[in-house]
Amino acid sequence: MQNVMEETISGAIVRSYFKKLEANLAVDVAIVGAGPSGLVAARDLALAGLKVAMFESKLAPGGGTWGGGMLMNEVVVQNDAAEILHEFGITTVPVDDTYQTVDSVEMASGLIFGARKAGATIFNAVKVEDIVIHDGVVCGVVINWNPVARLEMHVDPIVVTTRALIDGTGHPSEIINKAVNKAGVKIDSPTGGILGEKPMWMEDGERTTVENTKRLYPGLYASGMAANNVQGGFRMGPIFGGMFKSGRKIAQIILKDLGK
Ligand code: 48H
Repeated sequence: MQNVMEETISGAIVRSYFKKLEANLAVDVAIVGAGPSGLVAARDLALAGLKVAMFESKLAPGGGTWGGGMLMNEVVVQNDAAEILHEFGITTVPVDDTYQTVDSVEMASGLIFGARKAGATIFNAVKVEDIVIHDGVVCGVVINWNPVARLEMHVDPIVVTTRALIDGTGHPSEIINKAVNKAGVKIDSPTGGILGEKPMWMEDGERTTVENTKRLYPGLYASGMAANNVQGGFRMGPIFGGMFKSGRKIAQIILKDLGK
């Protein structure tokens, strides 16, 4: 028997995947976590012509966007942030003069599709387990299959090198944690370390999420909840404007830093 369908399908997947992986072993920007802030940043950076790879430990990218508020699949955005969603083709519905609601499933799927269509490559089920630092500059991510990590298999990872690394891991700030607690670097925060997230205060949390979005160390950036957690900001619940604006802000900072 020659060229049976089973061989064609398996061969196509293997060749296509490894071509994609090989093309992304050295990138301009690596984004850890495909949540809302990372997805907005990914789209902006890819549209600007940079090679962008996102690593998402879960099977489904989208981060905390799918579940709305308490599993009611609607979220709220401010008018100016709704404009960012409209760029992705996502529909919003006015509540009053200030806020709009969004179907969270449309929002999650639209953000993922938009980032991908702009040219960012998303590697799902891949966990970033460490970072690379050479001579005081963060320059890579250490990756492994998330199921390997979950099953605690002793399997060595591989490395993707990058000119800029965004921690978009949300509440735990996993990548900044590695930088501070494993590499022992001092980041650009009041203490040089991670201050930790404060309780709920929607208005303040939305504002500081954007304010706290910045470069924290050479080569290392944070967006969204990760940025806010690092600087001790308040959480804000199911309102997402700050996340989108944070993603856009970090993309602009990186484009400037990379001379684009
Ligand atoms: C690969 C990883 C790793 C890893 C984590 O939490 P996210 O949705 O991220 P943000 O900051 O863009 O958005 C935050 C928002 O969803 C939120 O939580 C809000 C508004 N909360 C308010 C409140 O009061 O609670 O997504 C982060 C993503 C997730 O998909 C993780 O699976 C992924 O990062 N991730 N991926 N390697 N080491 N760690």
